This record gives sequence, C-alpha cells and structure tokens, in this order.
Amino acid sequence: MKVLFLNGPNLNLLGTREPEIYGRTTLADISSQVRDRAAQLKVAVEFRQSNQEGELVSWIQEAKGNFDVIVINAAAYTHTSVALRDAISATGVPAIEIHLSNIHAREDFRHKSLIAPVCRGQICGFGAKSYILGLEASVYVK
Ligand code: CA2
Repeated sequence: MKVLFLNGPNLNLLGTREPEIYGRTTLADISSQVRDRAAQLKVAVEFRQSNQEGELVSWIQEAKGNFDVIVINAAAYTHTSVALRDAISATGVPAIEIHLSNIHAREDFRHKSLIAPVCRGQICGFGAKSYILGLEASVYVK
C-alpha cells in the first residue's frame, strides 16, 4: 500500500514562525514521524510540499494508479481552491483531509473547506499527530 502526503502553501515554514498556532515541529520532523509509523504499518509513503496550486493539482492527478490513498493538508487552499476539489473528485483516489489546527475553532473563513465534500473524512486539531492519524485512517479507507 502506498500513501501520498501532500502539503500546501507555507507549510514549509512550520517550526520557524507562529509557533503559538502551529508549534515548533518542522515539516521535516513530521515527515520523519510519519515514516516511522508507516514502517510499523508496512505502508510506503511519499511526502511532498508545494506553494503552487497547479503543482498540487498535477500531483493529485498523477496519484491515480500510483498511490492507494492521498492524505492532504491543503493549507490555505483548503478554503479557496475549486481546482483542488475538482482534482480530488476526478482522480477517484480516496483522499483524507488533515490539518494541524482545529479549523472550526478559528476564524470564520477557515470553517469552510471546499475539499471536505470530496474527501473520505477530515482530521484536524491534533497538531503533528493529525498526520499520524491521517496515515492510520488511510489504512482504514483503503
Ligand atoms: O491547521 C492547518 O494545518 C492549516 O491547514 C494550516 C494553514 C491554514 O491556512 C489552514 O487554515 C489550516 C496555514 C499553513 C501555514 O503554516 C505556517 C506555518 C508557520 C508560519 C506561518 C504559516
């Protein structure tokens, strides 16, 4: 089983800015924690980040036939991107939406996720553990 982790804009800054919201863990730290858990579960993972909406769309399209599940933290594009939503819907690969923070407990504009209706489920609010829970959920949905 192969799981593709996709990370959207600004998540490359994790651990370096706004630690009161997003913590001090870097994306590289999270990737390493995900790899450790994936090894226990005997799951292959690929971990990517992009600040470009179009690149994320292309990666979602290319997942078909190459990955069993997509776990996606679309970051700000969660709330704005019809393109990501359409790509997830079109590719047919089961997707799980994750967030570090509880988007429902934050500003109103973060309460709406455009990708939630085309994802199998949403995990948010558990910091870096949201990624581990996303991985475990991917074993469940596959
Ligand atoms: O809680 C999450 O995981 C979010 O997807 C993070 C996004 C935000 O726009 C979503 O509403 C919720 C923001 C990612 C930006 O990350 C930063 C990290 C460090 C410093 C600045 C931004």
